[in-house]
Amino acid sequence: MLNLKVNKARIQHNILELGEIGLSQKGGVNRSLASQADIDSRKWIKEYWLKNVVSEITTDVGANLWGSYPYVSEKELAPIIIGSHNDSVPEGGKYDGALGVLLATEVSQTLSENEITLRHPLKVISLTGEEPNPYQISTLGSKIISGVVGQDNLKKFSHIETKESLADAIDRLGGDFQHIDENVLKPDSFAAFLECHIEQGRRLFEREEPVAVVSSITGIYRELVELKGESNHAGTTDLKHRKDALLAMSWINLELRKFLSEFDETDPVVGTIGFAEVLPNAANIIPGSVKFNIDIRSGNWQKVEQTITFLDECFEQLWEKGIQNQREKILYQKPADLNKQISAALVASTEEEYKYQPQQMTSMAGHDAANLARIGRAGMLFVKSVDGKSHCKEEFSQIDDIEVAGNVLLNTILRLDKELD
Ligand code: HGY
Ligand code: MN
Ligand code: MN
Repeated sequence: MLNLKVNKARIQHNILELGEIGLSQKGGVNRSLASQADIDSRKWIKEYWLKNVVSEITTDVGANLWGSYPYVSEKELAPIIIGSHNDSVPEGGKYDGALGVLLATEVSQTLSENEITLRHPLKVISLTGEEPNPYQISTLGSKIISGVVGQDNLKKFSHIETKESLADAIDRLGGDFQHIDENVLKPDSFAAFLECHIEQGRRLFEREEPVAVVSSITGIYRELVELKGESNHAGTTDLKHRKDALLAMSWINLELRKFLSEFDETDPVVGTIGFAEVLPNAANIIPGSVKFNIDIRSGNWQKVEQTITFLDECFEQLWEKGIQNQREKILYQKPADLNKQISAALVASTEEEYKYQPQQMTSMAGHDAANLARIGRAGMLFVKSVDGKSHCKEEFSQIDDIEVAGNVLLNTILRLDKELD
């Protein structure tokens, strides 16, 4: 392959500069869907792309940003798309999503400054709302363009605090909610979708390897629950007359952990209660209600189904003890296999660039690639996360590992540009 190399100093500079947008006093990044920081980061990306990388920028109906690489010889071919998401979790890190956008940018910039003409159109993309957010739907931009959700489904969503409709938020970001349904990507309308992303786990860190190829993406089940007990006096109510909703949620959490730890180690299953709202949330009142989420994941969907059945039984037992529940399923996303040809190209490029066979692994994090994989060839390259930390300000990847990923991504694009029609 052409002996082109990415510019690690420039990548490092861009990570730090983009990472300043939405940075809090506590040192975490806050770029939630449709927040001012989300808007500011989009502005930064568009300005950088126009100045250094692309000939044209478009915003699609889901407010995803698309940049077109200028040097292409066979315009009629389906494009190669590279990128990730620009939003973040609350108090998140500078790498989750952003690194994929910035490596796609860097690879395109390296090609562009060498005026490399590709056969396929090359598109860099920054996807909307990958993370869970107050509008309560994640991987939003990739769901919209891959047709996983349409107007009918999305018009039900609004911000849990401001009550702004998701439709208005999408339009405010430059999308076009009214025309979502007519702008779904057709199956195989792209030659390849490549997402570079931090692993967010410990496997590469423990093996001291810079990159890995993602073979599949975990299935995710998510539900919102409200447990209803009885608010009552914290002092005068004796134990046998209490219907303590927070105690009930705590019991569910402990029972869930016990149940999950009984599964065998292959195809791990994990479960999390990530947030809880205790009502009335007062020091001397027994909580009468608790609202919380449950997030269950595994590459083996059968294990997720078994866990859902187990949860049904737990809620049944609570009901018999006078704790009622209201449950709303908000995500039922089965595992997604990524494309073997794209994975093979990523492996071959890693071997060519760095003379070693990268691991192939299941991602226990959800990604936009899972949605794109439903309509075309999608592949992912993982970059080592130091200490496996992510979704926190300690999230960090070393620039040498990032440079490896950038060069592998560059090599893979050149390889696929030759291989694919
Ligand atoms: O939750 C996830 O797995 C991803 O980081 N959005
Ligand atoms: Mn994330
Ligand atoms: Mn991510």
